[in-house]
Amino acid sequence: MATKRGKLIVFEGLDRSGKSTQCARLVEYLRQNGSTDVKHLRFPDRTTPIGQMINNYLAGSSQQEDHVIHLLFSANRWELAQTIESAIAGGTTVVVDRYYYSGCVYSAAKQNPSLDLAWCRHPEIGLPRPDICLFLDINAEDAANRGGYGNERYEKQDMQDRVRGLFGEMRIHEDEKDDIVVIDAGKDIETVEKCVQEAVRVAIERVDSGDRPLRRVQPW
Ligand code: Z5A
Ligand code: MG
Repeated sequence: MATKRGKLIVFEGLDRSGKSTQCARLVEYLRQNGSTDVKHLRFPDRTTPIGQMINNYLAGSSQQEDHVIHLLFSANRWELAQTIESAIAGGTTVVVDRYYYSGCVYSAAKQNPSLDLAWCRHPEIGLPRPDICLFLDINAEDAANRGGYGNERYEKQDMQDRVRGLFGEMRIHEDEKDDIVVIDAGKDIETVEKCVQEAVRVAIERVDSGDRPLRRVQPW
């Protein structure tokens, strides 16, 4: 019997929504209970030369023009696109902490008139498309109560409020909504984890039963 392809599973949400916590738990769970290898990625990947430029920008130690930093975030995903595709073709499931949805909404939240959501999404077209995006939903105030936002460039309340609104716009868009499962991230860690596991089980079954190939991000 041919090996089943791996799945592309993405976590998204506001800062402090619990993405990294749930990503790590899902990776562990799939390694112990799944029948495939699991690769764990996060964006931005701060280890590459482009990722280091992004890191310096987020830390405030360098400046970048808005479009330039947007394209660097996107390039940082393209750097790994082939790695993701090869892993999935070889039967490895890839779990990703933030992906192109973050890329679109954080840049659009800057309110630069020539950087709207549609413009921001354009460089992402053609990237491997998630089989499921788990959107960890929490309001900005409750998220901030989890130890504060930190000191990086976008970690400000008004920016986070706009990001939440834009995530909402993306989630209901005709070409995105089928991939996205909204999880109530205000619950305790174990309850959220159970919801994540169930949503992932359904998504895996849907891909396997239809023998669905890995898709690419399409234009709106
Ligand atoms: N960005 C961008 O502009 N463009 C792009 O293309 C991409 C990103 C990919 C860095 O992201 C910034 O880059 C980010 C978006 C922008 N800017 N901002 N602002 P990052 O992913 O590196 O950010 P981070 O440092 O990992 O923080 P985070 O992702 O915001 O946090 P999180 O991963 O969602 O949360 P967590 O670390 O899992 O949990 C936070 C705390 O809450 C921790 O103490 C947990 O123990 C606790 N926690 C978690 N779950 C719960 C529950 N259920 N109950 C109670 N407490 C909880
Ligand atoms: Mg995180």
